[in-house]
Amino acid sequence: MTEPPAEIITGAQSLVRALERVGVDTIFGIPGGAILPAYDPLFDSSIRHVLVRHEQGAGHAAEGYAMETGKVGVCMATSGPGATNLVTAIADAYLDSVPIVAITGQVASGVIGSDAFQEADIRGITMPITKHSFLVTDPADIPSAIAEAFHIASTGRPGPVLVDISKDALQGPTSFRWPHELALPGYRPTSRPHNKQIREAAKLIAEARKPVLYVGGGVIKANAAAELKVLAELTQIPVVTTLMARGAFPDSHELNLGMPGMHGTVAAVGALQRSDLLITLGARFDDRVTGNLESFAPNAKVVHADIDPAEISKNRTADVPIVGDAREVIADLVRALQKQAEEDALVGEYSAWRSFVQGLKSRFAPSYDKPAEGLAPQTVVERISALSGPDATYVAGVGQHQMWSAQFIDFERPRQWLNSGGAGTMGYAVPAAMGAKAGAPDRVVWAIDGDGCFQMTNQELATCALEGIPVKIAVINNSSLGMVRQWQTLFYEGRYSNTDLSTGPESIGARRIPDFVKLAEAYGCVGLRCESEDDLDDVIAKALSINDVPVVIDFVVERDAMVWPMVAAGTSNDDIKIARDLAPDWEEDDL
Ligand SMILES: Cc1ncc(C[n+]2csc(CCOP(=O)(O)OP(=O)(O)O)c2C)c(N)n1
Repeated sequence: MTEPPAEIITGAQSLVRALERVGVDTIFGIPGGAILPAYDPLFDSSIRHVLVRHEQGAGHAAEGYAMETGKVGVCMATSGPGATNLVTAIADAYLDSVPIVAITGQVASGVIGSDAFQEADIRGITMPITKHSFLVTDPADIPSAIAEAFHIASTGRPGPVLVDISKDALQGPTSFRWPHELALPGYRPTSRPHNKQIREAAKLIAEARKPVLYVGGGVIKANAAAELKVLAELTQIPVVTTLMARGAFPDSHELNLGMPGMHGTVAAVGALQRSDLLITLGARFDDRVTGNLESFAPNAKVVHADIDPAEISKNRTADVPIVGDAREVIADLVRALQKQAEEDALVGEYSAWRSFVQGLKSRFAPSYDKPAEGLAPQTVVERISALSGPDATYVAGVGQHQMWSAQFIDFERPRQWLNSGGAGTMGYAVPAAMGAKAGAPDRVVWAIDGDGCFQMTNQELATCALEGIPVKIAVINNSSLGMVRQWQTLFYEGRYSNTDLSTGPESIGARRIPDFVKLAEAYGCVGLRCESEDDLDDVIAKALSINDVPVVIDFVVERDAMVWPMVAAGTSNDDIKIARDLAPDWEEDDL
């Protein structure tokens, strides 16, 4: 018997078939010359294509989709400027380890390198900010490139993968052949931790007197929140959750000390500084967490577990390095600790330490002063959280509103919080919220954005309105680039060079350009405004009651509010301030 002749299809048809095969249900993108052949078969596919207004929006939407659903997010763009518009989002996904696949059209293979119309070497441009990339010039290679791209993006340490496909490869004839196995000989991420390292870690944990579970975003990526809870409750060790890990451990849990770092809680920062053992899980000793590295947690030994061996001992030398998937590491640690307790009667005793850090937690609970007049931005964030609950997803932009969101939203579940932590990308919130809502249509999705950030990507409101993606946008409008203004207040003698945005009302001398309510309406959204705490709850309730179109609320807030606590950049965590020129009183005698 001879095999029936293979069906001859185009490379573009093969691409769409491959994407269906890996289970893609949503793509965010914009067509153009080089990628156009792919858009023709996409028209007939079951895959939903969301036509964005800017490729950066497609990239962040893919990130939001990925963070919300745990699946790989997909964005698509044409060659040249289409592809380069994706760069910021790809860099963002790289720094925050978000699994996305970016598919770009490339000029025809025969003219690559000739400065052809809309040619950009996007593979070269993104090489340092992708986990891997492909340039496909033969249609026969499309299915395997897609299969490998999705595998690489989603396994090991997740990250962005680029698949750049030349126009002739999309147009040329081929037959669809799905690879039986992936040809990735050099790529074998270690997910099973080494037993000996786990035993070493368990021993250090039992011997420690002041341990801290230093939890990073890797715990969320590894879906390890349930295991973490078991470990924390078994050992009764206090937990800190980094900006990327908010929600990995419930805020309501008494062992949770909150967020460490530049704008972290006194309890979390103080606990790390005084600790004798950091049990580091999927975190990377980012400079925003450590402050001045030399003086970070000076007396602590370090257990460092990460799926990426390159992270271990990168910034801080690990006494016990563990390479592995956070979920497996934590589960193994639990077993090793139980065994150690049963067989050797070795159990850690941390009650004095716990009462010290609990004391810090109650004495320095996150708080703020309300202004004599006007709306406090922190109150807005608190009330949105209180009225929407932990089932909602919260997506932030970058700046003061991001930090207030990280501090004042009640985080109870993993994937409740999406933000741009590593890159700090203004413009992330609206498109990432769009991606999250497209991935989980039944969830309430809030973007909490700054008036500066919002102006970078708010054109995606058109996409949300037309595509039926009813996100809720809270613009925390302080009429300025608030976080930069805060630094100018603190470090540049109040010289506010180029931070006034004039989005506020006339009463503060601003010109309300643009008027966010009118802007929302122009985009087919509902626009609301709130200027006083008296109607704050009503406005939020109104936004929560509208579920068929996107809602934008212009929260006109007081502009001089600052984010506290703060560890000034480059200084030691020991110099944390709870307000201007005010250091906490540690009462170390308690320890
Ligand atoms: C793309 C980009 N450009 C510049 C910055 C530097 N930056 C960080 S925060 C910030 C101000 C953000 O202002 P806004 O969105 O109004 O938020 P606020 O701090 O007022 O809450 C700026 C300009 C950045 N992080 N990202």
